[in-house]
Amino acid sequence: MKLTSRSFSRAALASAFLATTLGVSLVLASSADGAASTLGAAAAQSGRYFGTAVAAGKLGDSTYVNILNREFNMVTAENEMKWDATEPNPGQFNYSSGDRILNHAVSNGKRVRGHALLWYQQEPGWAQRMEGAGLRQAMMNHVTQVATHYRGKIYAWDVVNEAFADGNSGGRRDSNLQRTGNDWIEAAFRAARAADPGAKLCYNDYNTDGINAKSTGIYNMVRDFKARGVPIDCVGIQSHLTNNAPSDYQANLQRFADLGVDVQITELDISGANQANAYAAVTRACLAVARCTGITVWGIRDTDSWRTGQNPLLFDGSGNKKAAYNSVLAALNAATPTTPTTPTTPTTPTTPTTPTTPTTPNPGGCTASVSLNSWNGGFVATVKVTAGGTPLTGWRVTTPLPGGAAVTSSWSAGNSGTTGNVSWSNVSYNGNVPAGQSTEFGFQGTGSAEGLTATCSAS
Ligand code: 9MR
Repeated sequence: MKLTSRSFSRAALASAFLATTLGVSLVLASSADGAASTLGAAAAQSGRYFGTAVAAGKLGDSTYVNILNREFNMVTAENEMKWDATEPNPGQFNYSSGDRILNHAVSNGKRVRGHALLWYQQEPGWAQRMEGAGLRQAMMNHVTQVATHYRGKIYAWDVVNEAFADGNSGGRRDSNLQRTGNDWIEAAFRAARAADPGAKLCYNDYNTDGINAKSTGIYNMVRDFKARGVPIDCVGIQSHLTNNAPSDYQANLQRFADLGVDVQITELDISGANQANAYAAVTRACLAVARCTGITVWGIRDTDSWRTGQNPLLFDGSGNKKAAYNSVLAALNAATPTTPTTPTTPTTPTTPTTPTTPTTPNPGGCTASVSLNSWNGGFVATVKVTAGGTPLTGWRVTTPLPGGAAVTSSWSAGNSGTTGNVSWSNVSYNGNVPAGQSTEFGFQGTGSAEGLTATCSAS
């Protein structure tokens, strides 16, 4: 994207001094209760995280890594989990750089925000040249494959990034993704939920920092998703800012939270002379919203920033703490222990709203039910296997696929066949199911699986 098309022209609109309009207490925590000395520890005092974008290519830079390891407890791959990086050729996946970042984070006790499953930018060339049903199939396959690869390891995924238009329309941005049909966003969220039920699923965008036409368009989408049971857990407010956050920044976070989703500040960087004050104001705004679960800055040192020459980050090029760092740390330490927070554990997946087939008779100690997420030309099926009155030590499920439908990938079960009467058996870790309990597996396919049923037997 171009800097000129982003929020950097917003300074004139955002001249109000934010700290006064936010109405947040400025009382600092007394040193008697032991103020935390790093961003991550200070954020953790109120159950929040403080993260940064990380570039795999910098993990050999000791100044960079020392700051990363010391200060941050959440990590976002700056580019390495994007579509062009993870699927450079159709169906050929490369997780080497993404895994490097994830492994560094996990082995240093940090969590990971996944960024981003679908974005109109940084599509691989082959996807850029696609349209229509073929592209939709490729998109859903990408979401399923990448979320499955990282299943159980990601705190929150930016499932869809930057799908709304700038300006006053409040509508979607044109892209080849959008041209596959307006339901592409909900299809992506459903596929991501099926592939990694433990990850929070977020919509992420920029120029959404205040209440404006674009953020309101997103607000309306989230409200609609919640009403229809489309699985969405969080909204990322990127917050690439100049001088100030808009005066209604906190109110905007709050209105999203009031829809029943978490909000996260996902790509914070602030240029300009008022930088230190603006960083503190953004931090206080998050702390004042119970469902604002954390803040991520988009890079560590000014020299790591995508905003070359604007010095919008918390550390200078030599790795020294800037005034902005001190103001963020003080704001985090000022959060009272009573600040309400939401649990950071993954939310229970919402019940799918797509048709669920009736539970089949229980021929051998288990039942199976199917939840289908279909689009024109493809589907994701999630199959729930439930033990009867006795524990299962293994199970087998058959799913008779309609003519023309074929399995293209699957997770958490082994299959025999890809068309017709496909049968599935448990893998090593999900064969034992206590009486009355359930486990899930899933598969993706081409064609239509409308009306799919599943029959379970103990094995
Ligand atoms: O910081 C990223 C930069 O290294 C890439 O060249 C750029 C490609 O468009 O993407 C940057 O990160 C973007 C993020 O993925 C989405 N929101 C805007 C960020 C800044 O452009």
